[in-house]
Amino acid sequence: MSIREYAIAAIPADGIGIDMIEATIEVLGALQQRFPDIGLKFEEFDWGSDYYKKHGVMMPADGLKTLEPFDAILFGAVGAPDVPDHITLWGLRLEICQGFDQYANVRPARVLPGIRSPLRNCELGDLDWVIIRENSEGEYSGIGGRAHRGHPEEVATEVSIFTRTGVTRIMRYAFETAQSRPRKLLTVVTKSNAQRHGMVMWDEIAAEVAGDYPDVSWDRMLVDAMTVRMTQNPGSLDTIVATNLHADILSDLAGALTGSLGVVPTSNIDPQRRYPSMFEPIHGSAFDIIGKGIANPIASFWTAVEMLKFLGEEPAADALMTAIEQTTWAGILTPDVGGTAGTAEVTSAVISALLDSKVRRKSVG
Ligand code: GGG
Repeated sequence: MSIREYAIAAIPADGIGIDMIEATIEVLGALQQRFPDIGLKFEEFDWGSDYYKKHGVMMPADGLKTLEPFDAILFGAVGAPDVPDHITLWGLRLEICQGFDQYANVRPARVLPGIRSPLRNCELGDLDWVIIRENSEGEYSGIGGRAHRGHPEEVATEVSIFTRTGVTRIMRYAFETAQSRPRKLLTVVTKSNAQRHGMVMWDEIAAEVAGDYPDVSWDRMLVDAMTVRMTQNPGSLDTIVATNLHADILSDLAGALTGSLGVVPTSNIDPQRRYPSMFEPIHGSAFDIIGKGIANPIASFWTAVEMLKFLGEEPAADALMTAIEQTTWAGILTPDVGGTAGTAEVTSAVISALLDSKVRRKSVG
């Protein structure tokens, strides 16, 4: 039997990211028992806020060079109570996303069996979205500065950069994603009434690119109205594309509407595969629940599903997703989604479902 080997860089980083990546590697170990022709080789990196406190940087200067030969990166979360958030975010997660030009941030959101959406009348299947977040520029261009610090005349600028290349490539990615899904439906989100330069260019480029995808139905929404549509008419949406910041906010809302941010995954993709792509749960480091053993590992497991799909291992990805859904359907849930199980119990249940498909349903109240 020939084994398809993949080198995976694991960066658990901060807070619950550490427990989540440990649980995910355990689940992927079980997956390899079921699919012995897949060989996942993990190398772990201790980069993150603790590394910062020792070395003054979130990752070494040659970190990207170290990561470049890997097939994929499995990432946990960044954020620590005693390090400013802009240091942790820019020093690691954005350094990797932007350094490897992972310009497509893909965020599926779906209500899983056994998990209740906080939306009234939202049944299984009513909320099944993919949010495409532009991941290389826009509000996250890092352009700006501050002057006259501490004085009354202090000034700060934060400049959003939108390029024709950047907007066109994410728009194409979004239309292709919509085209690959059964409903072939795309919603382009901007704020082009108030932001009359970059956002108007987004709308124009959307209309241009749409011409190449005549089988995709598409519409436009302002980001504020989009929050209303997401909560009041979730079934009217399928694929959604928005700027770096708008999609970051909308995908947190999407996660909450599926039951919890502890459920939903993210892929940071370089579609041209020049560099490794990076996979992570959407949630952050959640330092309020560190060490309590109750963090929801489902987002990380679903993240692993997305990574397996990207590596071309569709049957293994489907098997893991089925095991996740059997576990949630069985009511083996952490407190954020209304259950009483801990991280370890959910992890064991997913492994059992993967290996012997015998997950028994808990009595769910
Ligand atoms: N696993 C996702 C994560 O760690 N996110 C941390 C964060 O602060 N993200 C903000 C952003 O992506 O805009």
